[in-house]
Amino acid sequence: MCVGTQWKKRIVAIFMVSMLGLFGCAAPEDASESLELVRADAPTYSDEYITVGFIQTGKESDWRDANTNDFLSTFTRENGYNLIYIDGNSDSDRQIKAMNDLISQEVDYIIIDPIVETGWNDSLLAAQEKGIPVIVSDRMVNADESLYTCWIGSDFETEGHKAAKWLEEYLESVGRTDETIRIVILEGTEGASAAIGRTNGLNAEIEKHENWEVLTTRCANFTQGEGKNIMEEILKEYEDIDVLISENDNMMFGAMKAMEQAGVSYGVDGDVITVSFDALHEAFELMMEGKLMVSVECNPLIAGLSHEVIQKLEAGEEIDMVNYVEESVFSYENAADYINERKY
Ligand code: GZL
Repeated sequence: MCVGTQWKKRIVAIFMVSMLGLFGCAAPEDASESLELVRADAPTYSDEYITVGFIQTGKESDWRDANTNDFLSTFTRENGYNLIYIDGNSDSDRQIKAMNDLISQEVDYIIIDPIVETGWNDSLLAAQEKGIPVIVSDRMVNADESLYTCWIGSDFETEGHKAAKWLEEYLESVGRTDETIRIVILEGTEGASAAIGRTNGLNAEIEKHENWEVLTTRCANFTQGEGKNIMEEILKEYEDIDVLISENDNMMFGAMKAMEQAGVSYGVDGDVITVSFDALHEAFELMMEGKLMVSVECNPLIAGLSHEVIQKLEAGEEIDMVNYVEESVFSYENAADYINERKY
């Protein structure tokens, strides 16, 4: 458990100032003959603000933009923070370089949203050696828990289970339980915990159904453009697709354009059942039109949980190592009931 670094800096500053008072910068007796006295500045630190470095993945999706905006509106001067925001630009090497730069700046806290889980051990250890708490937000790191303060985010594997269980219930409701069901999966960024977890959850449910056949699983990096391009390729290779599962809404939006261009119908009244993740406002609009049939919520508005963790650390309170976000499942049947309260 880390005591807030602000207290350490205050103790150091008080000690430094008192030492200056004791030994001070007393002028020599013959000050007139001495060289001009050059005073060392007192330690310049401001305990007004907690300096937080936040390393974001990039701008790959609307979900990400909502997540970024939530951090920018939470870690403000009004809330007591000096925020150093770094856009990872979808480049994991850039994220590691940024982490090492923040460590050299000796910020008070670092929050990371890792594009991929691997490659973080050395910089996490360097932060720990400098006494800088690291909060992992949203996606996870593949590193020993002792190297970071806590993780805050979604249970991605449960999200995958939720999506497949919705599909199972839907197929039963339309009398297709025993039919051969041909499934296409658009995966998120390879090595990203959101993609790993969702895929694991989906596959764990899919393998329970011997009549469900996964035609292909392709990576489209959570982006709308790649979702369209990859789906164009898939539509040239496979016919009679019964279900498209996309591991986020933006890839689904792109895939919808590809299906329209190929003359493939989708949605409640179409040939392809559409299953997605994130539950963006635009997804609600498409569910109300019957084009998207279900979107498993993945809540991006989680900056407040990092704020709470930092406040607890500053107060010397215990915090949980794992902090899951509450999430639901929304479909074409209930989207209209919730769309007006959606915040992203
Ligand atoms: C999930 C998050 C994923 C979203 C995508 O928590 O990491 O990354 O599902 C986003 O939309 O790009």
